[in-house]
Amino acid sequence: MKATDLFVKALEEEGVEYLFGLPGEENLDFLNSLKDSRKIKLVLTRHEQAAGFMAATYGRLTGKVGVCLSTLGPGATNFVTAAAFAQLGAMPMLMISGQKPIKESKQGRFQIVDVVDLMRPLTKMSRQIVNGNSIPSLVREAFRLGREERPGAVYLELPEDIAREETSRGVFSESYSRIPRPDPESVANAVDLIRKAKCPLLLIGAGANRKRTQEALQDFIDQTGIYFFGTQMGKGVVDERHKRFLGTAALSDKDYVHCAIERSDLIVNIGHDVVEKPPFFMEPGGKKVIHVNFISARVDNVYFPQVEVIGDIASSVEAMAELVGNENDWDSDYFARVKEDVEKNLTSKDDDPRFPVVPQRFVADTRRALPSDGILCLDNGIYKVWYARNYKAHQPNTLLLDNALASMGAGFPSAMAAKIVHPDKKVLAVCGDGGFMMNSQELETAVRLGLDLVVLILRDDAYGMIKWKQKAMGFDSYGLDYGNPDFVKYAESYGASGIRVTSCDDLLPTLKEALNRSGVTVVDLPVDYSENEKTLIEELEQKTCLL
Ligand SMILES: Cc1ncc(C[n+]2csc(CCOP(=O)(O)OP(=O)(O)O)c2C)c(N)n1
Ligand SMILES: [Mg+2]
Repeated sequence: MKATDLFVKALEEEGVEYLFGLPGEENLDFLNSLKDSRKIKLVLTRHEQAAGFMAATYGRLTGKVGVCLSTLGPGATNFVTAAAFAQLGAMPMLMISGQKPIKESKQGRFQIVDVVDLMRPLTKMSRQIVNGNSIPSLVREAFRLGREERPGAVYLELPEDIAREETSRGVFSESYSRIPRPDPESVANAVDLIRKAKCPLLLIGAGANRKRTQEALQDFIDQTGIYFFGTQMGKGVVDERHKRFLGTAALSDKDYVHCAIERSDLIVNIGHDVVEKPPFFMEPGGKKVIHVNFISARVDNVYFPQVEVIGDIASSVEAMAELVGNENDWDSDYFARVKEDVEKNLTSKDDDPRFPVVPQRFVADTRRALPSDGILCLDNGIYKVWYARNYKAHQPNTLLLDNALASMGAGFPSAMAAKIVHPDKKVLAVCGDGGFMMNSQELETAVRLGLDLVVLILRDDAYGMIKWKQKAMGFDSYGLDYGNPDFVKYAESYGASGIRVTSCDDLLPTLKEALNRSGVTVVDLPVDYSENEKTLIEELEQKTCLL
């Protein structure tokens, strides 16, 4: 069998459904083999970075390895940001790229970059395939590593001459394996700490959104009455409308939820790891932390848990629940009052009528417009902080944001991937005008694929997040303003629909209508970012915690 036929067969054996990519001439053998696949659909994109973001998001949402394809050199280097996105964000993704022939070539060094070396620090595995017969084992190994906790990016390079080799091997199948249950002694240690604590809190982080943990956590919370909060990437694991939910730690300190964190003497940390912006800072001699995760804690200056429960998260939580029981002497009175305070403060401007629209209002209106299972995909900008704080996710993985690499440009491609994975759900991308323009060319891809989705562009004609930081640091305003295309006409030129919101009261009906339309709809929303300074800096600086 030809090497590329075997490669495609190996991908089919792994259950690959989509291959996101942008081929070059070095992939033509591969492409020809792919043409005959009845199981794998090629999703052709307009930039490799977008293909990578889509593959990673497919991995994030399915737990399976998302696959993307590029040519050598410039195509492969365009994967770099997506590799970092998947690797930091723990999203299983395989990148495949071509390369010039390795045995004999008449091309000199034309387009040749050492991509295998380039990808090494950004992946769990980076290999050149030097023999067609090694394709089955390398593909199996790439999938095993890509998926295994902690998931991430893997890379395979297929040179042109190897692609054309005749092979004599068959593919390998995945073997049955389960993440082990936790060691009973570590569970007992954790429970001992939980029982002795006066004011424990539960923290839900990104790892809990990767596997089914919802039921176990919900039961643990209901049984014990423990109050909980989340990290940005842990949003929605347990319905944030829950009466014990204290909020999301979108900032590392000083927010309302940090009053509760300061008061607690123990944090039971489910699935958080140090790639996320810290939800709070640990201090020597301060509160204790129990790290419950698939893998042990990576320690740094602000994170050094005293007790660890390693293994399948749901099993760990169930095992702890069994021993903790439902009787405890915790003092939860303070948390109940903080909860009231958080709710009051975070919802006070939900109906603010100003136009251009303030963040509290557009966050509230997007929540009102989307059903509980609707998926909101964020790009990176200042609004991410507002969504993390103010948007209540009702279900796991319904607010997709990147709090690991925190790259601009991923919001729209990840929404496209979300729609491909969940065609029956409503999908809304929320992007800044800066981040949207980093991958706006994918409007063509979305229109060509016939995806029904909405992109809300928050237009402040600036890199707003950096402007906010610039001001907070006392610098003069400089170097961060720009102009924009007419987003309505821009959308229309791709065959998408474009709508400009011209009054505050128009926003919610516009969103609702757009979400019910078929095709791609771009909504241009002028925003007023004065609240960034007023609320996120001045108000939080002045806030005093309840006594
Ligand atoms: C690829 C990339 N480049 C630069 C940054 C640094 N950065 C973070 S947010 C931001 C501004 C985002 O602007 P925009 O998308 O318009 O969102 P806004 O904050 O204005 O709502 C920048 C430049 C980044 N995170 N990623
Ligand atoms: Mg902006």
